[in-house]
Amino acid sequence: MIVSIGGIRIEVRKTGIRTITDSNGSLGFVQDTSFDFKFVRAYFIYDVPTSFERGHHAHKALEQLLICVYGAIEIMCDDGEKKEYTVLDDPSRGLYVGKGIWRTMKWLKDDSVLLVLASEYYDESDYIRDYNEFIRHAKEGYWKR
Ligand code: T46
Repeated sequence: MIVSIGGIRIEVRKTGIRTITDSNGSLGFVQDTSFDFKFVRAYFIYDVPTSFERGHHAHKALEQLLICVYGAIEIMCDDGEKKEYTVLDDPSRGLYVGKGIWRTMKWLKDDSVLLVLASEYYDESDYIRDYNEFIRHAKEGYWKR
């Protein structure tokens, strides 16, 4: 989806991961020219119990690409007005999540692994972890600036 809060585009969209497949299997890759943003950090989340939800926050500035490299994970994106659910279950498809999106990640299968490429280094001050604060920021046009 490409959503709009107060006139600016806030994007959540599925994107293809370059993948080379032959009789020996598949190899997916990303590089810094693959997307509109440059990533400086990668992290991966695993050993999450099935049905457990992580996330529950938004970012002030961070842009990220989420790839479920194994298993199945449901991503919920909320722009403050509507929610959209995407199941990531194919390593050749990623989900770009821009700034200003409240997200949760729900593990649908045991052993699922989420790989994330991030546009900034880790900075706790970029997180909005309180939903009411997120809604207030969205309504006040924080991401319009
Ligand atoms: C996001 C979703 C998709 C670090 O020290 N460095 C890091 O690079 C990250 C990502 C986290 N941390 C620390 C911060 C917390 O003490 O690791 C702990 C767990 O982080 P958090 O509870 O934020 O994890 P998730 O799975 O809820 O969210 C993570 C990312 O933090 C977040 O940016 O968009 O994955």
